[in-house]
Order: sequence, then C-alpha cells, then structure tokens
Amino acid sequence: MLNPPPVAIVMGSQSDWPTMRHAADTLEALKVEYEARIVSAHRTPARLVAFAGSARDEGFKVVIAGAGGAAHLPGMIAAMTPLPVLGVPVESRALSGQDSLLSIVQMPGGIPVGTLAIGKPGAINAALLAAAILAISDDDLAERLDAFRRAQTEAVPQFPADDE
Ligand code: RP5
Repeated sequence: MLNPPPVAIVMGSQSDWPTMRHAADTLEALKVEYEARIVSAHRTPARLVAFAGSARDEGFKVVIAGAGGAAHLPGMIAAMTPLPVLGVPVESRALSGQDSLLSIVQMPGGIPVGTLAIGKPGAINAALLAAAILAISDDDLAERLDAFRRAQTEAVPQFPADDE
C-alpha cells in the first residue's frame, strides 16, 4: 500500500459501529486517515489472527479496538501485535457496558491495553489519544490537535443558559 492509514479501527460487530463511528468522526476532524474493520474475537477468530499478526507490516501505527460484552478483542489483538492498542468498551444491553469495561481493562501485566471510558466518550478519547501518539512525530498533526483543543475550550460558555 502506498500511503497506508496509520490508524486501524476494529470492532467486534456491526452493532458496535454507532459507538465506534465517533472515533472515526474524531479522526476525520483531525485529518487522520484510518481504516475501519469488523473483526470478532469469537465469531471470526481466524480474521483476528490474520489482522493482528500483520497489522504492523500493513503500516498501521495504532489500533483502536471496540467491543462489548465478553470483550476479548482488544486484549487478543494486543497479545499479537506490538502496536499500541486502545480499547473501547461498548455499552452492552445486559450490563450497560460494565462487562465490556472489566473484560478490557483487567489485562495481566506484560500485555497492555489502554482502556478508555464506556461508549461514545471512550471512542472519542481513543481517537484523540491515537492522534496524540501520532503527533509525537508529526508536527502538522500536533498543530491540528492544539487547534482542536483551543476550539473546544473557546466553545465552553462562561455562564449557563436556560434551555429554549
Ligand atoms: C461483541 O458482542 C461485539 O463487540 C458486540 O459489542 C457484542 C454483541 O454483538 P452482536 O450480537 O450485536 O453482533 O462481540
């Protein structure tokens, strides 16, 4: 691939996309290229092994992995790639994402997953962290990240307003 995207966004199911698209939208706002794929630790284990085993050679620099329920996807990817893996616990129907969070966060020492918040805030912050990692060696991206944060700060009003 000539210019491979630096970020892979992977998720366990199509049903995770409404959450994970917030990571995609945030990367797009920062003009960071990404590729989104469905890779299930349980339903497509061979796809998981193929993806994680070749992610670095494909040119990815950071992996964002979102999954819900028995969310083994981020940890299994981290087990098979040296790339930084950011895990997003998707909000599950049965347990409101607490199962997802605990499945992802409690990794054994030696195989790290950077675990974010449950749901949309986690997806957004995974993208911002991925951008911050890439910005270490990309001054233009560092400037866009600074501008993003400045705009966010400027958008916060000094005083609360009543709802219209
Ligand atoms: C996990 O199971 C997925 O990450 C998803 O969050 C959850 C439910 O998947 P579906 O049954 O909606 O496909 O593997």
